[in-house]
Amino acid sequence: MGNSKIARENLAKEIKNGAVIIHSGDIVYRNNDTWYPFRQDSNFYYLTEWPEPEAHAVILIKDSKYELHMFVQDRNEEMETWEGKRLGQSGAVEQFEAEKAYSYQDYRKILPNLLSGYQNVYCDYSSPNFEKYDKSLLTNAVPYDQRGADFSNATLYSIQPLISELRLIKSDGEIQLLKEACDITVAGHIHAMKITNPGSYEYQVAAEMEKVFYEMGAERLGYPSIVAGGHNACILHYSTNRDLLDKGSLLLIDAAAEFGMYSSDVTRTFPVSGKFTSPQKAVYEEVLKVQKEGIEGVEIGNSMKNIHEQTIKSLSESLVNLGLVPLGVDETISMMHFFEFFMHGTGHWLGLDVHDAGSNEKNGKPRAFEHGMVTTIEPGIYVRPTKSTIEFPLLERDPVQIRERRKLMGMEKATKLEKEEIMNAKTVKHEIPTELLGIGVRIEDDIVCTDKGPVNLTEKAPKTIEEIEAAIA
Ligand SMILES: [Mn+2]
Repeated sequence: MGNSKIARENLAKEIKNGAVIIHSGDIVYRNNDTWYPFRQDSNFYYLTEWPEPEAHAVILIKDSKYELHMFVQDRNEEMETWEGKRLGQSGAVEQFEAEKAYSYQDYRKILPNLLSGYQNVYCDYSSPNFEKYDKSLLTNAVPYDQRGADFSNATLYSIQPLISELRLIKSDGEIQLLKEACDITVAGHIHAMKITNPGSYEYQVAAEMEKVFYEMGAERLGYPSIVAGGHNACILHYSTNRDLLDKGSLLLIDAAAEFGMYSSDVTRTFPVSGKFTSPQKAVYEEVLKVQKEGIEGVEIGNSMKNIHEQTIKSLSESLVNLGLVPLGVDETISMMHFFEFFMHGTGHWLGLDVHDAGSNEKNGKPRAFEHGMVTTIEPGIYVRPTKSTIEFPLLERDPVQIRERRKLMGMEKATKLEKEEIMNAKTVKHEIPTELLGIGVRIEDDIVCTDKGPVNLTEKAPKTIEEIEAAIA
């Protein structure tokens, strides 16, 4: 239980004096007595590694030293016959380093005593259990008496920003788990490339790939697999995976394994029949160039904002080269014409969650990369099959200003105004080269920022045109 121990130690150093209350995830019912597979809440797992539902943890911190108190399900022979073994209070103490463990049922009764004397109490307001338990409990736990001698000086804080900061920097143990998740994921992608044939269904490829994930020890997928043949690649979160794969088309697979609760996140795009056509090659080479630049940007002190801006710049050059936009590189950027073909971010944090905890800004400034941060780099170009002619508005648009205005005016009013501005702007009509219609390419790797430079955890997944065609053959 080394990873959560390090996390608790780091948390104790931050808080110095105070009490932290966090809750496990809940079982979610699908219907009647059938439930969705349980997965522990990521924050709870981060600080405890406890795998069961119906648990609370209270971390008491004095002078930066902590004690872990846990409320867990009781052992129960009958329930365990139906639902599986429970660790019980003894498990919490012996295997999970709890100072003391209590019955889950006794939370309301015991919490007030645990919290007495603590002035700073950290809660997870986002948890449904905050409403269910803590909101009312805290009145008793940190009471004040109108007629008594003293008021409570206790203050409530949100634990979210603190945990989120900690989760941004991965320990060596966490990196090790991510590496395993990435190795498994790479093996699955390579297998998918080998077994894909014209005439296969997307779900067949998904099943073969996921089999590799599970055989190699993955507990579950990091997220629903996107196995998107041909035009489906232009649907960003496509996951129905029911279509037949055509001979001349590309297959975009965005899929990953979760191992030890840590998720990988990899996208590869390859030709179903083994050889890229020249229009496919043209788009692919542009995305690949931009993606490699992005990876090199994962350097200490640089920021995702910089990488994204560089990506937009390079990608806009690509769009001009490919004849997808009507004007030059400068206009493609300033009028946001690139957005027609690249409408998502360049990357996101990766860890316990595929879109992991951690903000992109710190103190109002773009967050600088530090040793131990892990991010994806995933540019793409999507040429929608249905838009053979596009009317591009001739309107300067600054994403920073747009964001500021949305904050000031509120989302609804601001987007309405944006639409009006675009509607009222003059436009330039542009024919999309027919041979590019319906081509969607994304390439995504998982990168650790280290003091020795970026480390690509998924570099073994074939990526250049030569590597991919060789892997399929
Ligand atoms: Mn991703």
